[in-house]
This record gives sequence, structure tokens and C-alpha cells, in this order.
Amino acid sequence: MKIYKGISEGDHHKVITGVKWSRQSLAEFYLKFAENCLLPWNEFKKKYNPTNPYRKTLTDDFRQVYAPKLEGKELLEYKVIQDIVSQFNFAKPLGITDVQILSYRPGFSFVPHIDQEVSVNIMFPIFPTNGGEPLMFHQGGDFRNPGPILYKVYYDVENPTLTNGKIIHSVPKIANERVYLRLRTDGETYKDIIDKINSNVFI
Ligand SMILES: O=C(O)CCC(=O)C(=O)O
Ligand SMILES: [Fe+2]
Repeated sequence: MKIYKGISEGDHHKVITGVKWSRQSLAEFYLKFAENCLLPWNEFKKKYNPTNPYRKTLTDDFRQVYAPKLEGKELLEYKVIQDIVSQFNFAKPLGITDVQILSYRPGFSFVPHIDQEVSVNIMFPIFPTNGGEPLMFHQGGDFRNPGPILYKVYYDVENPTLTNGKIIHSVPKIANERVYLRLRTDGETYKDIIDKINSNVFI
């Protein structure tokens, strides 16, 4: 099985270089949101979509920053976030729920899935400083039968990583609190974005 580390590119991911961001600034930003701004994933989803289906595999150990609880502002309203988002040439401007800070507690593992709502993610590691557990892509085409692991990606810690949400993926059991800024979009496909990167028109 192939394992990618550092600045890498595989069939379903690519580390994107040239983005200006600071892990330290994101870490300080995340730490402003006290423990009570972190909502379990299922609760978080209901804030924006009251009919969102409950997903029992997403336990209370998988949480998201619910930013409005701090001072009534969404993540996208903060400059530290705008300064990152504005560097990308997305086909469709990101909406409020396309910018997320995911916070995983030790012991949680992300079961194999495809991203239902979006096609593409851009992941910025915040904690732990070594990026933590890798993302694993599976060979299968059905998330109930994901098949063997195709490859593992340890996220680069200096640059964000573009990932294809439409390929089955999972994250193994988490050892230390793992926090990521995630940008996501359904406005274009993974391949669309790769083509834009290769033509130097994405960043
Ligand atoms: O945390 C990760 O590495 C992947 C997250 C993920 O798959 C998701 O949020 O859909
Ligand atoms: Fe996912």
C-alpha cells in the first residue's frame, strides 16, 4: 500500500503549494472558541439544516466549532478565514457551511464514507503539529463495502491538501486531539480543480 507524506500528489489528493496561511494564527483563532463553542457533529448540522439526518457513527467525539456562540459571527466573517478563502478561485463562492473547523477527540475514527454534500475538500491541519492521523482512500465503490485501503496520505503541515470527497475515505483511530480547517465545495469536481491548478488559475 502506498503512503504519501509531505508535499505529495496521488490519484485522489494533491498538496497545494503557494497558499499564504499560518498554522499558528489558525491555532490561536481556534483556541478563542471555548469548549462550549464545540458542538457534536449531529447537533452542529441541525443548526443549519433542522431536517439533517442523524448519523450515529459520528459520535460526540467528532465536533465542529459553532462560531456564532462566541460573538454572533460565522467563521467566514473573520479576517483570518477570509484571508485564506479569498486566495482560491472557486467556481462558486463558498457559503457559511463550506468553512468548517473540525475537532476530533482521541478515540474517534471516521468510518469509510463519501462526502454526501460536496465533491472536494481543502484541509489545513491545526493540531497536532505533526498533522496527526492520515486520510485513507479505499478501493471499493460502495461505502458499506469499502474494500482494502488504496493509499494513505499524511497531511503536509506547511501546505493545505486538496482531497476528492467522492472516493471512499476514512481516518483511523485518533490518538491526540486533531483539529483541521476544512474548506469544501460542490461547485466543481476534483478534476476541475486539478485542471485549474495545472493552468495556474486556482490560487
Ligand atoms: O479529517 C479528515 O482527514 C477527513 C475528514 C472527512 O472526511 C470529512 O470531514 O468528510
Ligand atoms: Fe469525508
